[in-house]
Amino acid sequence: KNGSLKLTESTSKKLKDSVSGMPYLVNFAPILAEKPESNSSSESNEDPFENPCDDLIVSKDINEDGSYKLLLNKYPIVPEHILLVTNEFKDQSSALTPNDLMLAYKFICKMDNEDENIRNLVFYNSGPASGSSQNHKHLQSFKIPSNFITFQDKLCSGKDHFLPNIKDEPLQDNKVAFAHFVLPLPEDSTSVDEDLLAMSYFSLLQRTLTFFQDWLNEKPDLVKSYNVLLTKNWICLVPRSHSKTSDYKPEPKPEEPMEKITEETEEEPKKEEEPEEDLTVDLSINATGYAGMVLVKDQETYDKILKTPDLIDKSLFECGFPNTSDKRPN
Ligand code: B4P
Repeated sequence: KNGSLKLTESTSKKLKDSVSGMPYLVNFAPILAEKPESNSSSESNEDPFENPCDDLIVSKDINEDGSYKLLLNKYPIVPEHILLVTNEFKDQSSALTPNDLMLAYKFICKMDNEDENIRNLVFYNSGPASGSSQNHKHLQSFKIPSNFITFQDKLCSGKDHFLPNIKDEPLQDNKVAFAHFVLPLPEDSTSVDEDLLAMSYFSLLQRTLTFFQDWLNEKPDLVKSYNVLLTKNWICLVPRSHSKTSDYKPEPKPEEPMEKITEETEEEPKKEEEPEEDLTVDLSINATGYAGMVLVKDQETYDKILKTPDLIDKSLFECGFPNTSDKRPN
């Protein structure tokens, strides 16, 4: 009522990718197109988490060790979107610690227990191409809509927890275009501790970093960025190349060879070239996009996506890296 929290109205639509079968939940919030883009590298950008408005603070010490506070997101598009923010400034590019992971997992378990039909997602946007806009270390969480099944849920369904080794690579769905690394977590939450979460996260982080190393020759400016997604059932890491589709530059097509002109050749009537369909969309993508939950801010992009939902997979690919499920790591 007093304006401390500004919930942006949005409409949501469920779609499905025709090739991969990946389910999408598209949130359309046209009002956000008018909002200036926040830029984490801007000097004028003050840290909103240093002294947050009292009305937004749910707990000043959620982990009872002084490390984290629990805040309401000031600019959500879904209700009860919360932030776990470090009390002391830490950089958003820093890796998650075992303590961070355990806090996030315990938080999910507690929130999931409130209603057995509701599952919560915790996500972490790390690095400049991950979709993050704030440099102060924070994890975010909201409820996964009750009738929405992510592709990671399907990938992990019926699978036991394991740690990757030479023989067993992290799970990766070969039907989607983008690289991602997933591990199922134990069904029994009492067997999940800091060590198990840390080993799961670091084994996936290792795959993600190896990925950056492999691409460094081709893209020397590449800055390490990735998303972490965590539910009670699985953990997923996604290496990122761009935060938005408009930053992606497709590889130039090889030039057509010049036609030979010979005197004998009769000139063929020129075919009318059909104008190519414009398949570019304007999307900024953070971790939630890689669970199939996409935020769209402009009408043109929304219309294109409704007509061709597969443009989402194309965008996730453009902002990530190619799927590596058919390759062994070197
Ligand atoms: P970041 O990790 O840095 O950035 P982000 O979530 O990608 O949101 P961004 O700020 O780039 O906004 P966008 O237009 O993409 O997280 C920073 C978080 O801190 C944000 O949640 C931000 O709102 C919040 N915040 C900023 N100033 C604050 C303050 N003073 N006090 C408390 N919180 C503050 O997206 C607009 C909104 O939609 C964001 O809330 C975003 O998280 C949310 N969103 C994006 N995709 C979504 C999806 N698929 N479903 C539901 N919500 C989604």
